[in-house]
Amino acid sequence: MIRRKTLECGTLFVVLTGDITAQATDAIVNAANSRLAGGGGVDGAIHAKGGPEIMAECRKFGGCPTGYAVVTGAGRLKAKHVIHAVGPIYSGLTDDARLLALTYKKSLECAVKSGCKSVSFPSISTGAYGYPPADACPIAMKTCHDFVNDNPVIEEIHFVLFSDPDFALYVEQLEELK
Ligand code: AR6
Repeated sequence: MIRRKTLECGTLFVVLTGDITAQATDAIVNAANSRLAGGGGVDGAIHAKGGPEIMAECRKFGGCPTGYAVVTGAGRLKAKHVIHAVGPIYSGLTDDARLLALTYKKSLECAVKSGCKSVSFPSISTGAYGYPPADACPIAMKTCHDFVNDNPVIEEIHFVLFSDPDFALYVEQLEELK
């Protein structure tokens, strides 16, 4: 399933179901942990399909704080870069939303610094990290919308969802964006 919408700022938002490792955007974003140690979910899929050189590069960073991101090459993946972003572990406290928004913003800052024009995001923090998808979705899309309004260099953002209910949430939110 796929929906596309060009926003007033000129950036194309694409909402789709699928596997983020198959995306051919300049960068794909990994839902990483603060040790950059690999794991399950998106992280496991990216390292398994991208190959060991991605982990070799991750080790050089020695970790990344929650809310921030680092960039590596993409090994055997179609993308040119992997942006390893560390979303918050859901706590139910108000700081969750700030940290989740920061994670998307820092990821897009990494994309701009790396010369990327297109980026694919998973639904960060909503798997193992327990963030309710319905709360995370508007934060994800609004933060990206605000960013591209200020940084038109990003031409295309893909939101790659792993379930039909997540896809429906993103489509609903997409309809509200101008
Ligand atoms: N493509 C797109 N989305 C996916 C894929 C995929 N290949 N695989 C899972 N998802 P998660 P988090 C969805 O757990 O919550 C790891 O162990 C998944 O269904 O990958 O940020 C890390 O090492 C969910 O909707 O990331 C960390 O320790 C969303 O992606 C921790 O999990 C995010 O789920 C990070 O947890």
